[in-house]
Amino acid sequence: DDDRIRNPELRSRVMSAQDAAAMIPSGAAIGMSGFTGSGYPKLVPQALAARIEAEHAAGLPFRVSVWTGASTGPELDGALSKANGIEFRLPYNSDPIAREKINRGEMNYFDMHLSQVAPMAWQGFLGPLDTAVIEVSGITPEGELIPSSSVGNNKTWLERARQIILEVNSWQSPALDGMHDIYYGTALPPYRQPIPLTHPNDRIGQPHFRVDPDKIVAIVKTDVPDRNAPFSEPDAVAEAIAGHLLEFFRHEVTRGRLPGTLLPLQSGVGNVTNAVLAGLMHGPFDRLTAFTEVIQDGMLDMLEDGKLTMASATAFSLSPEMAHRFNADAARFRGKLVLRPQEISNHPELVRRLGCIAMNGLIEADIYGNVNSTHIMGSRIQNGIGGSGDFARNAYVSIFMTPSTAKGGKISAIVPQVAHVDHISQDVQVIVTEQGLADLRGLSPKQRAKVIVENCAHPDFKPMLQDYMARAAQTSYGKHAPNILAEALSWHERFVSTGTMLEEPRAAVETGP
Ligand code: 0RQ
Repeated sequence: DDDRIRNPELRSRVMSAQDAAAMIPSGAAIGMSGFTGSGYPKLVPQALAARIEAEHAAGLPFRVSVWTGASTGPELDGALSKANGIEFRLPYNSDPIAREKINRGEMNYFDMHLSQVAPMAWQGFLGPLDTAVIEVSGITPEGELIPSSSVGNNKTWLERARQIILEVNSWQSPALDGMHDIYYGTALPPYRQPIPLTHPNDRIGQPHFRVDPDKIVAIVKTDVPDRNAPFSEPDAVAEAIAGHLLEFFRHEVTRGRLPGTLLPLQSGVGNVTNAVLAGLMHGPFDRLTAFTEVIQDGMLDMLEDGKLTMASATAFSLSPEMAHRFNADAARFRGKLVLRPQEISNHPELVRRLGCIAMNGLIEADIYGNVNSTHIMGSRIQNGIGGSGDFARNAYVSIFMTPSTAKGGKISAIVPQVAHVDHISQDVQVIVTEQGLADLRGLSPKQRAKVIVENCAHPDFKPMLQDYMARAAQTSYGKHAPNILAEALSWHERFVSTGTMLEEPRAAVETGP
């Protein structure tokens, strides 16, 4: 579809994915587009994976470093890690094959705050970038690039890479043109300036990427859809969590600590978040806004309904049905959606200025409110910290949500001590499980422990936690945040060796005369 490539000079660089992939040298660091399964290149990574497999079959080494925005799709992370082609990967990953390779120690992975990727690349901390492989939805007559369904780090990869390969995807809606806001005002210290954004809806940049045409070595045409994970209806646990959270918001509005329109919402992705959005859709709050990373199904529903007046993010993450609905008539969202570079969508300065309400998932929290978002049993990476740290530390109120147990009730999400820390207790103000909500603002460690265990722990684990706290209060070296050093991680140890955190049922205690 040549309508998508409207610059005649660049049209001559169209070629096959195989020919494009042949230009990438072994050992290259490649900056790829892609964020939560949207806007990632679909053909060149697969062609590169095939080439890597052929080289490996011939006994030749061939691996690359892959930098992205966040998670991509099976055609990128899946194909390249299956081919054993990724030496090093950053940042956030949720691909199951890549996860397995990382956890077997066969792939290096640098899990970093999403807002920091672009600045650290500019600061030179990540080394040189050889090739950018970027999906766009079109090329303007002037040779500027119309972004796709995610912006991520594309601006930075286009500027930093030695050479550029574009995938022009005609599956993406042409109405995306105009929804992006690419800010070109970032600079390195000591020349950095305030970012002139004071409302989630502000536009501070331009709709297209600038690019040096001489660096574009290949253009590949595609019409392959984004990954688009299917949407599952909220279950009872997610609905209970959403219920507690909505009650909290009502309470905060009544107490005058939140306006009736709340404050710009940030929400992670997943079942629980979708339930919260569904709850807000039918709740008493109106004229809401979102300043977040990802626009998911629930947000588009709220935009259509008028509950949400606008949403700012860096990417879509839609179900196939919602992507279809969006593509059929994307123009009706014009003026209500802004997609920005992740450096801006997640910027600590902006999150603090706007006063975002941060709502993120967790793997486990401890009795003092430290949160582990990433490492199961302290060592096995699940996904990565993503944007949760960008938002949690700087939010107006930082909320973490989780079912109170995992793995069929064998694991408690509330433990004596987290086996890995992503968010220190200072960055965690509210914890919600289906059991209840713990408001930790202004509480000391011992007060926090009491509220978290009382309100959030599952009944199967609550007595074990209360017993731990009582004994720690007696024997701990210090009494500020009492613990029992030799026992603090014993629940994890028990799970690893026996498959459950639950204790053996204790033999009935002899209570004879
Ligand atoms: O694994 O599918 O193999 O059973 O972790 O858990 O309960 O489905 O919850 O999808 O909301 O994910 C923290 C991982 C929660 C996510 C985390 C296992 C559980 C399951 C997923 P299985 P659930 P969710 C902005 C914010 C970091 C990034 C972030 C996340 C799997 O929210 O990646 O916040 N957050 N970004 O069984 C052992 C436990 C467990 C556990 C869960 N205590 N022990 N396994 N699991 N708790 C968005 C972005 O940045 C893009």
